[in-house]
Amino acid sequence: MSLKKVVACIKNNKNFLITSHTNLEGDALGSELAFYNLLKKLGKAATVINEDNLPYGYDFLPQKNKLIKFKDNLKEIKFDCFVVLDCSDLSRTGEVYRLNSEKKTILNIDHHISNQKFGNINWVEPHVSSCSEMIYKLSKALGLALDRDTAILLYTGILADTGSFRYSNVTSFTHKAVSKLLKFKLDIPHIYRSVYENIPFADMKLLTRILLGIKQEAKGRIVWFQVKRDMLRNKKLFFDLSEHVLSFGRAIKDAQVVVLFKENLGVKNEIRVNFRSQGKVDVNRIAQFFGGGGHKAASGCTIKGKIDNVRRMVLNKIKDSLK
Ligand SMILES: [Mn+2]
Repeated sequence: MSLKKVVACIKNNKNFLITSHTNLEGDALGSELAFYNLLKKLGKAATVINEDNLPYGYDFLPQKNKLIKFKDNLKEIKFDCFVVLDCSDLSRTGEVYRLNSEKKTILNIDHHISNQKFGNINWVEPHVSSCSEMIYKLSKALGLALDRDTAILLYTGILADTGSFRYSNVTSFTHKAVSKLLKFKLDIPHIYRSVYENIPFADMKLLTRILLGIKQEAKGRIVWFQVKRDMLRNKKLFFDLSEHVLSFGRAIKDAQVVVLFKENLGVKNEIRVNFRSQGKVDVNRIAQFFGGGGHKAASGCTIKGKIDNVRRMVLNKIKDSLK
């Protein structure tokens, strides 16, 4: 069983480098920093390095000052185990995987169904709500007691990946784990407001513009939105609005699949596509067809091309899977 191998790997190594995927969010951050805490309790050395900075809204996270942003001069860093959390393939770590130039043991812990099993040890559980829930299990397997900081981190991760306990990935074990975390008297409203109800006014105005452009196809079974470069230009956007846009889409009667097309600001003719499904359509398969991946009910991919062409192609693919 992989969990036993994970425990052995942690016990057998001394110095760990921890990372996750680009576009950091609650589950990535929660599992990284909670994993860091577990290692510290065991007297191990650990460093957390990500491609990105701490995203807006996560200032409340304990241990956030342990997060290091990737820089080229980190290439000399020494470690004996490279830990990748909540990340379906190595390229999603951005540049960080290059730090493992000496090909040290890779420990891959993830819950994406599209995981590429790139590790020397792969603990992949696609039916678990979040990587944070897996780290909770790991803390039990290591026989470690939780503490309040770790509880905040794991709660934030589970909250993020379950859409606040609404998605089909929530199990009775999820709630059992959360009930243990809540024994530490977490400030739930504060965590929720920081992550979801903290939108700057200007960003909210942009959100309303995106929502105004809502369209439907296939007799309302597909709902889509798009964000063009000119909507983002000259704006310093603090908030990742994607989750909110997709949530509005999901709330629509008869909507089976919700899609958000976003022109990449940094690269011309590159479109980020995010999918949400209400269950019937496996959007991981659709995202994988276009080189991405994720979960059955939530996935994403990046496609080269003009937004109109990309949209047509993607919508046709979804229509095929509705038949
Ligand atoms: Mn996750």
